[in-house]
Amino acid sequence: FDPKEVTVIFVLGGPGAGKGTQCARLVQDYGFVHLSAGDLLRAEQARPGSQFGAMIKEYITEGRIVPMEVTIKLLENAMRAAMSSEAGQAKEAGAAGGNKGIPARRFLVDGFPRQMDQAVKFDETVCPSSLVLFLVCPEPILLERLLERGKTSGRDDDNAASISKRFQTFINTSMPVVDYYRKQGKVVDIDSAKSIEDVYADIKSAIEPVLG
Ligand code: UP5
Ligand code: MG
Repeated sequence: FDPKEVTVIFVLGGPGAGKGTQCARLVQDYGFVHLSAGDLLRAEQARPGSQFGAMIKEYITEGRIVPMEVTIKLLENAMRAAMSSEAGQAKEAGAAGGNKGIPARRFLVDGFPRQMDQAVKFDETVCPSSLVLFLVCPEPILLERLLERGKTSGRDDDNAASISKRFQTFINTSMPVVDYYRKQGKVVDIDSAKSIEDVYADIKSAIEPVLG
């Protein structure tokens, strides 16, 4: 994808930090296409006939990172589908007619990349991001949110054992990715222990300069 045609914003943060919640709001207000790597993996897991289903389920329950080939392919397919969708074409036409220079496509990539190999590969082969929103929240609050959600979510990993493994993976494997982008000057830290409204206000201030 040509960075002139697409804007990619990574939304990172620990398990339960509010990535999905905030992305849903950004979709409403800014017309982003929201791609949650976790949601794409869960959909692939549930797809009848998927050769990766059992593998994905095991990785997610163990809080480990699914091999990047699978996740990057799912993201790329979803980006391509969005680019060729009817809504996409309408928007592109809109951008061409008057808003010259404004990228036709805005993607929020939620919960990816979370391992260094994924970050390097995505930047090289798909598209470098314009901005990285990093939602920061203390672990006890995350734990409380996830256990609460686990009562109804049906997610294989919303239980105490999996949550603790997800936290470990986040610290050991995903934090280096945030540090890597921080060195590139792309990271904006967002305090996501605040209320959903307040977090969203901070996110809006962070993204508006990037959207121009
Ligand atoms: N909530 C949200 N914001 C709140 C706020 N400000 N105040 C109070 N409550 C708030 O929110 C979680 C819960 O908290 C909700 O109930 C919400 O109402 C409340 P949510 O928006 O869902 O948080 P989010 O950060 O999206 O949490 P999620 O559990 O989705 O994060 P994870 O990063 O753990 O999950 P993800 O789906 O991204 O990944 C799952 C697994 O997939 C990974 O562990 C891994 O095994 C695998 N994976 C890969 O292998 N590779 C990838 O690239 C990505 C995922
Ligand atoms: Mg999520």
